[in-house]
Amino acid sequence: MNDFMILAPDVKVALGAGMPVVALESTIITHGMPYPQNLETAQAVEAEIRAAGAVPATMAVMGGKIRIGLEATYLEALAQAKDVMKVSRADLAVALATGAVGATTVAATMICAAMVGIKVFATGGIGGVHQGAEDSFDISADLREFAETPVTVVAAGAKAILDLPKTLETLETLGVPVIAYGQDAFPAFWSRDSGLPAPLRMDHPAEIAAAHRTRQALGLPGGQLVTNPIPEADELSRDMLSPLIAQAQAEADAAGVTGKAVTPFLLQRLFELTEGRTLAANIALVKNNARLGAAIAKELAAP
Ligand code: PSU
Ligand code: MN
Repeated sequence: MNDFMILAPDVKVALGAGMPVVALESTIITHGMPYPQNLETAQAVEAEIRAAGAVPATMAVMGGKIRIGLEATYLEALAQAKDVMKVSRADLAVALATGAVGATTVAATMICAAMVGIKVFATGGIGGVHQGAEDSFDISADLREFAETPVTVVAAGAKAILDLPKTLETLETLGVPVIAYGQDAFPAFWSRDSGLPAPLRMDHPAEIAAAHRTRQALGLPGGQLVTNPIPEADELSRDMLSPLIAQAQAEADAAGVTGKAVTPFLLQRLFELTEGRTLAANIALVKNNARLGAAIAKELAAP
């Protein structure tokens, strides 16, 4: 713990008592979804975690502090804030030192969670290797975070706008366990199956918790990625999406979009090209991940 962290009262109580806590990121709120769906989703995801018997801890940087758990007024302010900084590992100290309003990415959320002893984090999709990375070198800082920071992250795979084979290869190089939950395939965010096999599979939250504990006991640094497929009723077909993803990527290239702006640009274009269907799917999959995250956190909290 350090002077930069402020824990919400319920998170503080839960961590002190060894109760299950699930971390949540905030970039998905500020850069991943439009208002007011972003606020409604953030609230619904927190409610899923509470209903499952765990305490949610949404992270953000505000007023020179890392907030671990956002009380209602902070969550509402963040969801409507303009020009929010997208804070990854590289940005965290600068965001705090300048007093910026910042939303945490997967990487930064893992760092903040680990600082206060939160073991599980649920999100939508992680960042990864972008298409054309052989030229752009655009590889999300999320990937290396898994090699370093001991948090189990539940996601619906990596976002389908990415180069998924290269993303899986990079995770393997970094020594990150990629564990598919309840199926053999690596999911593709809005779709259940990317067409690629996942390297590992587990079917029960208790097994995932045991793997987390074992990694710690062995002294291996880093976390694990648990990929949870979007519920069948909510999935979008890969065949429908793939030409639209190609179109969005071509537009990003033509417009010269680079760096941190790439992921928000592609997600926004997919939202427009599918008339909002990617957003509905995104909301469903995040809630689903919150439920699994809570189940794993409960197993890890059990004596
Ligand atoms: N998934 C979403 N929406 C998002 C993100 C993920 O559905 O906005 C965010 C996450 O915070 C992730 C980040 O860590 O995008 C990755 O950004 P980049 O590719 O610039 O590393
Ligand atoms: Mn990037």
